[in-house]
Amino acid sequence: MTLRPILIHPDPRLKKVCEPVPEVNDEIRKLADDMLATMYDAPGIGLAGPQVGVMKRIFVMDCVKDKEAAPEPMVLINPEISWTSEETNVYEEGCLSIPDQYAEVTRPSEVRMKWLGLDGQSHEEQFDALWATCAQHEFDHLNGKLFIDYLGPMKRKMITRKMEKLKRERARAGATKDPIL
Ligand code: K2U
Ligand code: ZN
Repeated sequence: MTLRPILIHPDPRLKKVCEPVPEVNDEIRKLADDMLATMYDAPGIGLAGPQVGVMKRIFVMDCVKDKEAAPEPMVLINPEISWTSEETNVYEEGCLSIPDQYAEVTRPSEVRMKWLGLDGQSHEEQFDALWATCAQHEFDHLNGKLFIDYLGPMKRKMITRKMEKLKRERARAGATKDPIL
């Protein structure tokens, strides 16, 4: 497996609608493996294809909170939302593409999704609690939507400016780290 760099907002690739995955092949299996490794390394509980620059409709998640419990990695390919609850809940969300920024987002508290698994089979499952929040957060990524898009324009602009500053600082650090000899 290979750890892949995670794109940081603002990046046009994080705003694009991703293409369906035509078939589950070795390339997709390798991508899923790398995405799970990158997610656990971050650390995070979800990661979508566009966050590692792959504009395909695939995301991974593992929302098991108990460090002692066995991980429950999930790979969802071409996911569709087939039902959402009327009830909503509020969760303070973050994003690996918007580091160290958190804000409350209201979403349906339960969601049912259908997807193609790595086994090539169709799956359908109903998620609740953190799994539901994470699945909807990742599904949004596949449609070029970020959790900051649910915020007011002032807060969104403030976070975007912080990320632009972070990217400038990382670029400067990268330049000085390996100066052209
Ligand atoms: O897509 C991502 O950037 C990974 C997200 C997934 C997520 C966001 C909000 C709420 C639930 C899941 C996170 O950055 S993973 C980090 C994290 C860990 C525990 C709880 C919330 C966020
Ligand atoms: Zn995210």
